[in-house]
Amino acid sequence: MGAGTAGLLAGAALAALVTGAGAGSGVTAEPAAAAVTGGPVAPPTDGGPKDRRLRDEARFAPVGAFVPSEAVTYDLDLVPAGAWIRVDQAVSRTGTTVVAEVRGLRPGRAYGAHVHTGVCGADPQDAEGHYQHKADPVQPSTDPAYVNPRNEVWLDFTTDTEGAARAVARHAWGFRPGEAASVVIHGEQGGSGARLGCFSVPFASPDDAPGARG
Ligand SMILES: [Cu+2]
Repeated sequence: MGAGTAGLLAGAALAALVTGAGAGSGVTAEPAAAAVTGGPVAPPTDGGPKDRRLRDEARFAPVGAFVPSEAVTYDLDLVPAGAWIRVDQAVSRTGTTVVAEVRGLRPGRAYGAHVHTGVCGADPQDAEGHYQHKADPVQPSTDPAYVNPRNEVWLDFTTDTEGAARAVARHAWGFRPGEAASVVIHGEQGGSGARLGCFSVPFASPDDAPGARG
């Protein structure tokens, strides 16, 4: 935790990032998740948390690297050491937007990615399961009623000819405090697949005290 690169962004920067074009990169940005129906949305409260934005970035390093990284690769072929990832998050009363950008992966390849509940570790399973807005009572969760891009944060992407990509997920809900801890990159798109890499991100919650970071 506490990566030196973590920090709050000026509002304009993230707004530009979220809405801006991908500099001609031809990158897919799917799925743009729709709002979950029936999910409670935190009501506006006087004196409540203001809109917040955070950014974390890192270069992937293998488990046990001399210089450890918040981003761990478990597959040096598909997520080479030195590949870069950046995750931006915008939290407001109306929802949460997560943007993931990568560089240095295999060109023209489809990868899966989700927000997971555990911090990355030496074992790919350390990142635990997917963050779910409505938690499946049966874990590990495989029920499509829960494992879907509306109830989870999916950041699947396909890299361009240079191995770069960008994905955006927008939801009308926010993370529960401390329960969203990483982005895991998978070998296949969709709800599962081999875990190729993991980036520990202390995602913010609308319920966090202003300025608090997990
Ligand atoms: Cu995953």
